[in-house]
Amino acid sequence: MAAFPEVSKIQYEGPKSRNPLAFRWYNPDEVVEGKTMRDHLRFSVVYWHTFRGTGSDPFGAGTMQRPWDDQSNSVENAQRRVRAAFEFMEKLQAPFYAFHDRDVAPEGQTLAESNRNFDEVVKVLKEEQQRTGIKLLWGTANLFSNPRYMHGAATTCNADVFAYAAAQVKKCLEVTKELGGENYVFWGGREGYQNLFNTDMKRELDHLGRFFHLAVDYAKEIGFHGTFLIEPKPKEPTKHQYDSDAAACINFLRAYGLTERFKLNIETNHATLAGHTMMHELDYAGMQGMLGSIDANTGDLLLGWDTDQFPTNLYLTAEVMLILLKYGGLAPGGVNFDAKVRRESFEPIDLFHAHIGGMDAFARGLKIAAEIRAGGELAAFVKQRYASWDAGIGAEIEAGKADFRKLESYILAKGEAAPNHSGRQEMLENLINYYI
Ligand code: XLS
Ligand code: NI
Ligand code: NI
Repeated sequence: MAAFPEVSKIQYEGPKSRNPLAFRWYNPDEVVEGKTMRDHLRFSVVYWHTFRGTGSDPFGAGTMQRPWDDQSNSVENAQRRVRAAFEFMEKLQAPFYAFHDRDVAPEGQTLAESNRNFDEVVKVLKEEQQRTGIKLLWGTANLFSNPRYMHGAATTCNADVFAYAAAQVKKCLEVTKELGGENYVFWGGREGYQNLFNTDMKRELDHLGRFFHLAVDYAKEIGFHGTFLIEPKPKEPTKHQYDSDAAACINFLRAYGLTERFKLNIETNHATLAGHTMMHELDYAGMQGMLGSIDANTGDLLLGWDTDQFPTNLYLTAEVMLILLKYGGLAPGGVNFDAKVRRESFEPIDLFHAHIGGMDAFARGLKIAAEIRAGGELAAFVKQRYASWDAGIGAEIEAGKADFRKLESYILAKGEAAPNHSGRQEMLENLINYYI
């Protein structure tokens, strides 16, 4: 029985279409800057929000209608859900998906039982991947929902819990490899603290470094070659998450000798919670060669938490795409919609509206960014702004040929620095609006 009988494959109909179940901008085969939109964007659907989200919030119970889901914790229900998920992704033309171990299969009474449940569901995931050609962008282990992880997983004060988390990641790596996953994600979950009076921060971070090295070693042992990704987030659930932003993560990876194997998975709503823009986080990771993948969503201006809304703001998607084009794209990463429909959008069809909107916003952002780059004004302005570094004293400084003495005598002879030029921020903001 079809889960979405009223929907057929979503087609590109062009910007003039008024059909809400069609793409107006996402045209998978359209070529932009020498690559198809499909290959630029590598869209991915998340299993947790889209197929496990109930719509519950701290004030009330779930609202979602999911007729294919009997709400039970059985393996059969989990397998039926997989079929519904793949029907959805196939109709949406999404080439990738992502999951946590515990989203796809029910947790059992013991780890052994959980692993058996996982294997039973993985059989169906594999079958559906083969049937549809949809691929796994990344797998990850849920190391935060079960109460045992109350103090964290790799950074817990309880060594047994560290061991449990390691065992869970071991299994999830094996499954991710078996399903051909192109990446493996670590989002910090409860790796952080609520209070420094009860926390040995140094010891916890050393354990986190150890945990990642164990994962690297095991991946090597089993031949899993996907990229490891850390997903920065500054707070929630803990008040201070160790992986707070791109800079903190990169510093951690350097300090623990992990930069070769790891990159970052940058999420919009996490960037803004950290007090940064998504563009800032992407550019920072990109310039360090650490841009791996993105979790595409958006927060709400008036709500201060990780609301994980679908991105529809063209300014945002154009900024994101400008940076992705600058660094040559995301592959083997992708644009993963770590986003959920609102509690009030409880019908199955709302899942289509949400994803279509996000995909169109990114496709349009891609086209806008490509036009900005083709227009060349922005790049020319930035080049000109730094022209003093291309010759003369600037070039000498950059080449390491000027020390303090030399710079002093240069300025003593000159008397005063050359005059500054306007940054033209407002003019450039107007320029961007011209393209949007
Ligand atoms: C939570 C994170 C989470 C990761 C996967 O805020 O975004 O969903 O993407 O564990
Ligand atoms: Ni998030
Ligand atoms: Ni995320």
